[in-house]
Amino acid sequence: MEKGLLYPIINQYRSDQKLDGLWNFKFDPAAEGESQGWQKGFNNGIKMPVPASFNDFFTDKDAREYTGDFWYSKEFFVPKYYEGQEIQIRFGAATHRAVVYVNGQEIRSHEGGFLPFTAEVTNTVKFGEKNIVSVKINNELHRDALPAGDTATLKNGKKMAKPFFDFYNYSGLNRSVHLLAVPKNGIYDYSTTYEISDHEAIVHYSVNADTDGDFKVSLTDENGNVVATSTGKDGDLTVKNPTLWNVRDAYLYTIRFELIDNGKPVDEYGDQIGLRTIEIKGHQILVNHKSVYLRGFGRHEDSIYAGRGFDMNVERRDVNLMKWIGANSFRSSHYPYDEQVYKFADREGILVIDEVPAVGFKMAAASFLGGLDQSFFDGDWIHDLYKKHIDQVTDLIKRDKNHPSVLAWSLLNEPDTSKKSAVPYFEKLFKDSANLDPEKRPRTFTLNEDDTIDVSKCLRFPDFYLLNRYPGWYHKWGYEISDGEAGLRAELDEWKKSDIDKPIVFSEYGADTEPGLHKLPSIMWSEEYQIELLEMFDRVFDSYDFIRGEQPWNLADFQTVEGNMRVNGNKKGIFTRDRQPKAAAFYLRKRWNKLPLDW
Ligand code: GCB
Repeated sequence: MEKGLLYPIINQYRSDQKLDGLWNFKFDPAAEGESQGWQKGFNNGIKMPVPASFNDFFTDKDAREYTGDFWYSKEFFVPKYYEGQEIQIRFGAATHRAVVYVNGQEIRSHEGGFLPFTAEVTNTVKFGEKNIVSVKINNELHRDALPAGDTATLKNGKKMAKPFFDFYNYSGLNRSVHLLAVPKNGIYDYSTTYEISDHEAIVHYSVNADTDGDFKVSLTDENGNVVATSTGKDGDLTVKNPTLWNVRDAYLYTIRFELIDNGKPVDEYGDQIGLRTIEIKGHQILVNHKSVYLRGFGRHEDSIYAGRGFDMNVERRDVNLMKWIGANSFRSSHYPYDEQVYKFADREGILVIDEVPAVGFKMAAASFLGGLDQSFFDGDWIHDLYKKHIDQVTDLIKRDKNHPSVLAWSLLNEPDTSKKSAVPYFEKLFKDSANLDPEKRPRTFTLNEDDTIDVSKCLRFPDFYLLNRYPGWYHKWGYEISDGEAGLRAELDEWKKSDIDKPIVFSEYGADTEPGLHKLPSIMWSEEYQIELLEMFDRVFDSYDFIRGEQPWNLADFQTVEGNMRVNGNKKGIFTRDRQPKAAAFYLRKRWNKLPLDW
């Protein structure tokens, strides 16, 4: 659990130097790094770009599939004028666990490959000199870790990742590394909640610093006019005639906290926020008290060459594709994305269902790998797993709570909720996470195909439902799709009959589609079949008013493990992996641009 996860900024009190670029890189299959002194740095490694996953740069398979420990190392310079400040190295993500050394000294370790962590190195670095940071990373998968999987050892002694999930185990320093100089005892966290009435918005704020100083707080509009001010650690900022943050019509104010100690300003932190409220009422999802129908995608951080490495260029393109097609939302399936993704979403008015990497919590999901028939929550790994799970939920909420784009928290993807043994885990998870978000956004998780209304033991937990359903693809496929539609309708009729009064969003459905494959009449894998499947789902969605959103799987094709179910990855993208439209994109664009926002 991190103390604060504020995004790095530069101002008169704070410096931010990116340590991106080429790092030295080495695999460590024999676990000899420490005994060889790699924690003190090494120069004879491979030159490896950061941020990036190491996998797809390699041309030999042993390297691409490498599973185990590996090291990154880089020299960096700490300017003399940083002296007197707190020095931190902030890692955007290290997949999946890391130990950080600076100048040979172990600083800290971290578990969880999709969230940031900070190594405090004030007393370790040499000012006005070169220093060395080394990171030992491990990318093995385990049942007691997120995302869940196994690590097998082949007969030739090589380790291999066996994910219980359907995306490639891209590994490395996937996000930027920052060298920060910040005030000692400065601001480390803040949060806001909102009250909105006819001509007024009240921003309730709370700010944390390591000193008992006073705070001056201001709110500035997009033209640079200060519209409200306040003082104190907690308080209100009242805005008359505010411009609200709305879906696909975003407006961002800047909130600024100045920390005053002994009458002197010592720190300042500024950030962009949006004034808006989120609520679930009966079957409706409300933003600013108005109903919203979600249309958008499940996504992945995935592209050629750099794998899961964050690439601003890919993200810019993805956001433009989502705007072009008429999307208003996405789910950060199946892990927290780079913080810059949320900044784009804030700016563009796109809603995000923000997911933790609690994926693979169902043994049968490992069926790509032969299937394991046991209830996941009966396993003896559950206790250790839970600690990591709640830790990552805590950090996710701490990191993302101030983004206006974040609509809800998704606490798991497709867990096995069919057995009673799941219930205590869910009870604890929902209880322990209840007060982490000051805004109390809705919390949910996706329900797998098998976890229907009469099977799932955990339906009382989510504030709204996310359904992942694959009739027309994994069952009742091809010419049988009409039976798939009938089955889907029969399931939804059960929901309708029930006394559950909460919205349902379809968070996954789709058909693998090979771009360029055409066939009349359609055949599975053809572009025509993908459209027919979407049309089938859309007919169903339009028949039930408690369905409040549609997010087909996936925005773009993405890499997975190899196997007889996958042709160079998952091809359910509406766009190809190089972000060009399949025919279905034009179909969806027509539908989504026709639907009113509150449909
Ligand atoms: C699912 C999973 C997703 C897979 C998808 C598929 O239910 O949540 O990670 O990629 O199905 O295409 O099989």
